Amino acid sequence: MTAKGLTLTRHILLEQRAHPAATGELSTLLAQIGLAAKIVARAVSRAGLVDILGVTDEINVHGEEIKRLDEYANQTFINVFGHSGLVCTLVSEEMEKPRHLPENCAQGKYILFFDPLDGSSNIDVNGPIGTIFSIHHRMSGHQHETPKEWLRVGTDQVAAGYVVYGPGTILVYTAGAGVHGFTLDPTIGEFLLSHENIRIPARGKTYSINEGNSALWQPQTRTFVDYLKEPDAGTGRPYSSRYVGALVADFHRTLLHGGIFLYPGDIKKPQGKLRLLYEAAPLAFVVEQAGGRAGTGTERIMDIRPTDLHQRVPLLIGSSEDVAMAEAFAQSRTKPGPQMRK
Ligand code: AHM
Ligand code: MG
Repeated sequence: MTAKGLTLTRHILLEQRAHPAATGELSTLLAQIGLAAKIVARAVSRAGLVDILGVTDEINVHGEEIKRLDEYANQTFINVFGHSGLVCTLVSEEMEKPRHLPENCAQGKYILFFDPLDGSSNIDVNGPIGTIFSIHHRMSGHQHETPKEWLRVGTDQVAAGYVVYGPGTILVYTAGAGVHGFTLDPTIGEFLLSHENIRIPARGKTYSINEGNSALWQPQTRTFVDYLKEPDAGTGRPYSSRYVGALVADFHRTLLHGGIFLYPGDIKKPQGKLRLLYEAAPLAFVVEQAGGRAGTGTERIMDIRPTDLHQRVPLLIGSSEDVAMAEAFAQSRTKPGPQMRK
């Protein structure tokens, strides 16, 4: 049992003690993610100044054009992990191909998958945004990496998590021993333990989906959402609707309060919108470690072996009972029977 207020680095080191064979590299890697998150958080907090002042410090110092924040966040991760000796390859939503860091490959045991700035359309309206990350071991015997190295099943993840840049900056991670959240104290520049051993409620009171797409939904999605809206005090319905439009923010609320987030396949986008390797799989690892569930409607997210680096998957994620119920609807051909209405 650890205490609130521990720094992220100290917490990671304490977790490492449970693995006597650990070399400390994973701990250093997670701490470096914390560093990248702080750099991105600083830029995010000043994003509004770009319109007012027309410049940022980055321009003044480096004489470069203003970069879009998502490019800036991506470059931050490249800078932080370049010459770190930790990560041989970076796979990012912002980069079509994996980015090799050959200087790290002699000793770097890991591959980092990440979405540097998720929900970036929220920047203009000062809404919450985030970063998502997923860490895999490099596969042994692969001196020269092949696509097999990057197309990894979620159950192989060593650690995963996300950062929310909201009213505060919160970093949440799992290394397979529970889920822990840290809030950035900007006055000392440290992430401090604020949410120890997060457990998602088995059932929630909210659903989160882009209802603007409802005309394109599969009938099963419509039936499920209609069901959640039907008043029934016995099952806590109607559920409330919440949708930020930034996956990390919608997921973070769902993790803390319970409920379900859905980005299903529809007529226009049969595979939905969200990407498997650096959006769905890491959040699935986190939610399962917190006692929740994540699937496509027919398959567990963590079991999907990707065939493409930027592959999309339908995502139903959140409280175990809510997601199980959504899956029962997704798999039903007809209107669900009364057993689902309990
Ligand atoms: P992004 O990674 O390019 O920002 O896109 C992913 C975002 C998610 O954060 C969010 O859940 C989803 O897109 C919202 O999509 P929509 O506007 O279709 O509801
Ligand atoms: Mg994204």
